[in-house]
Amino acid sequence: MTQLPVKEIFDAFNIQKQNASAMSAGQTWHSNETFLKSSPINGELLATVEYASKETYNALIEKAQEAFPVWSALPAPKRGEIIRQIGDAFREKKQELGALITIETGKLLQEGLGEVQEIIDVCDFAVGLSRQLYGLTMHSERPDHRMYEQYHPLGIVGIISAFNFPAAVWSWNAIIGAVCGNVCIWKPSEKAPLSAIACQSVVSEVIKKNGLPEGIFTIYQGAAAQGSWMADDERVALVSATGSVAMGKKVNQAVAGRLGKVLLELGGNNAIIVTEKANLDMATRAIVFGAVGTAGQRCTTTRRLIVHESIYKKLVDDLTRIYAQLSIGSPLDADTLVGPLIDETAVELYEKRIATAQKEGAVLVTGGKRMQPKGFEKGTYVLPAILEADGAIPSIQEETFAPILYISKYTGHVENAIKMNNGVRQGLSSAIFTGDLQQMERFLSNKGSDCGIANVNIGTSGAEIGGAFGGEKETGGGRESGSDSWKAYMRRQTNTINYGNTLPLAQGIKFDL
Ligand code: UN1
Repeated sequence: MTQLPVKEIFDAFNIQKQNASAMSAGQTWHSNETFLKSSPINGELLATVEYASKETYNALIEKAQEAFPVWSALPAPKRGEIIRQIGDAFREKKQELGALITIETGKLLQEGLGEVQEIIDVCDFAVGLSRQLYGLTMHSERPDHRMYEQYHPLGIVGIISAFNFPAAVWSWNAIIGAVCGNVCIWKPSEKAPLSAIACQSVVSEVIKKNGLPEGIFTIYQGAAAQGSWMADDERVALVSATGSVAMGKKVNQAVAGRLGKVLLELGGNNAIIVTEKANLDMATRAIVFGAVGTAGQRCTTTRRLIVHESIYKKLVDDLTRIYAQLSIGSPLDADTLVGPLIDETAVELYEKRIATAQKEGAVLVTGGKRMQPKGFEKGTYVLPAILEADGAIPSIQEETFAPILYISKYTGHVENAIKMNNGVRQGLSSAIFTGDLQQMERFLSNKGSDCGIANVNIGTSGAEIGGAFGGEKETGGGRESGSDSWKAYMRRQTNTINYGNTLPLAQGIKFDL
């Protein structure tokens, strides 16, 4: 079996193979329960990780409560300066963290590095934001009055993240949340505990160096049960959760029960429409990246193709040819385009979903099987699948976190394709390939795509951090990362100031004493 270069990488972040865990600035905790984390690349055991106990969790929340008044009292641009240092610290550790993400999740090294770049970009963005947490000024209807709004931090932000972006999505929430003046507690996926420990070690060093309280950024490890502690905890003002629709519904209900705030980034079931006016070469490249990139494990992965009948056969043939040549193997190898799925369960779900779709009438065109690259036989690799499917089969409604691409045909006007695009319960990302202005504009209009992300002549995945990221319907409605997503991490206060000597009432109401 090929061994992974684990030692140097673990050393860079002080990760212990035995009882790896991390809470705040370099501390560890002990509980009796542990879980094993192995690499999807070759099945190698990476570390034993301790689940947090409820006592540990409570201790962290108390640390966060202590840290909040200190951190939120720092002027926002001063918080921005700390975030700038955090960005620099991630720049220094880019290679090691990128490699760790790859070893832990199986995503290509290019993508692991890209994920660290995304953290760095978010830090830069947040530094700018620290001087731009703007509220509006309004004209009062009353004489000698001034009205304005300002944004204040919420308190403790709880972050539940998924394995597929084990570091970048945390940074969307933690870095933007922190620049807004919040303190952040993070429960990473139990499928990616080590990237989280590494991120924690980077931020806590900066926090320590600046003499700030360790409770500003904390993490604790665990599975769904541990995540639900934050959802139930009224000390956590906002719970930002990324993951499955089922998880999001549970978190949403629990937080709603105490009238807390949620930010949800849940499943996607993203389609690309390819019209008869598309540049097929560009479309094909985007489809392949969207469908097999990150082995189909992005929430923005292209899962459905909706293709005009006039180009349908050519596109299916071209994709089949390209799929047959995909290099599948270790994500540490620079020539690889498709790495492994996260674990055995993911492979089983992949196989089951394809079998079910076939029973429903879909036709498997290529892939659909497990594969074992030489030297990596214990890894969790599959051959990416294409299925020709009628858009109405039940399987098409489901997000299976694996490289399964359903191709469906549409006839006639682009409206028919848009209807298919919108015909699923999720609403994250969508794209159209066309050179026709009317088709583009229709797709982007209020009668067009119902998704939070709608692209023209680029694919569904690979969003930049500057835009607001998130989607509608079962995707949960949250927006994270760029634009004015920061507002979700703050409470808005409207202030009216009377600098006159009378007390006029709004709406002209008379109330003479
Ligand atoms: C996710 O899969 O949870 O747009 C996030 C993209 C990435 C983020 C994906 N920048 O594909």
